[in-house]
Amino acid sequence: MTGKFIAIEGLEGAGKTTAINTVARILNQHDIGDLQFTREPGGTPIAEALRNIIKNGLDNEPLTDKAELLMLYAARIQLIDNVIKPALHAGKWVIGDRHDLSTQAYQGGGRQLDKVFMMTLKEQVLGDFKPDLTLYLDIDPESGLWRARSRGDLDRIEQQSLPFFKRVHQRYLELAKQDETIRVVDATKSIDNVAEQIEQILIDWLTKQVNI
Ligand code: T5A
Repeated sequence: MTGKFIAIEGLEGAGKTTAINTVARILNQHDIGDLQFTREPGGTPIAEALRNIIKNGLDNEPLTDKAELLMLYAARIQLIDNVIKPALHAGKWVIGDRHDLSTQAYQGGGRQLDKVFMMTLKEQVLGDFKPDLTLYLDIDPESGLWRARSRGDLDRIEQQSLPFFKRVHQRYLELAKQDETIRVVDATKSIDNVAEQIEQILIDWLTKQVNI
């Protein structure tokens, strides 16, 4: 039996780290303990090097929006081919901190890159590979950024303007409506309430996937 791929998505400060721990706890409670954790961009040596450039830039050279997009896909395919697919084939379950939905929201919605270019690139690089389930933690950009800022220094993307994050948020919501593998969690609630929502969604989904 191959494993399943669950991606956690949302704006900065949405609570993805906490959600990942909740998902792992629930899977463990259902005897699914062989887990592979990933983060994007990142998760392999080459992908982590690209993450560093994407988040921090290099030598003050302007990073163009298209180059950013291409680096994200380079990092993603390194991770999929070298980590995610081998883990799934070995029967592991993969919990991903972000995946392609982030690119659709940030580079498609936020950066407003051309839709046809983005769709072509996605199809060429990913084919039909996608998460079995995506938990999208929905938070308004103001609240999410407030949480993220209270943690310290902001990276290159976190320094974008509020209208950028509003477009990202809008695109996340649009895409969540179009895809039944994406489940929306109200991430503005308390940590305990968010964990309860995730538990309900996950148990409902698990009962449809495997006999638990
Ligand atoms: N990016 C990424 C793209 O532009 N395109 C892409 O394709 C991809 C893959 C990645 C950056 O790259 C961009 C998006 C990002 O800008 P990252 O560090 O991986 O960077 O992602 P971030 O979103 O920046 O990670 P954060 O750590 O900011 O977000 P989290 O993980 O959602 O937030 P978390 O869990 O650390 O929580 C933040 C704070 O809020 C508190 C936590 O305790 C913590 O202090 N908190 C809550 N407080 C109150 N109530 C709750 N319910 C709370 N939940 C958490």
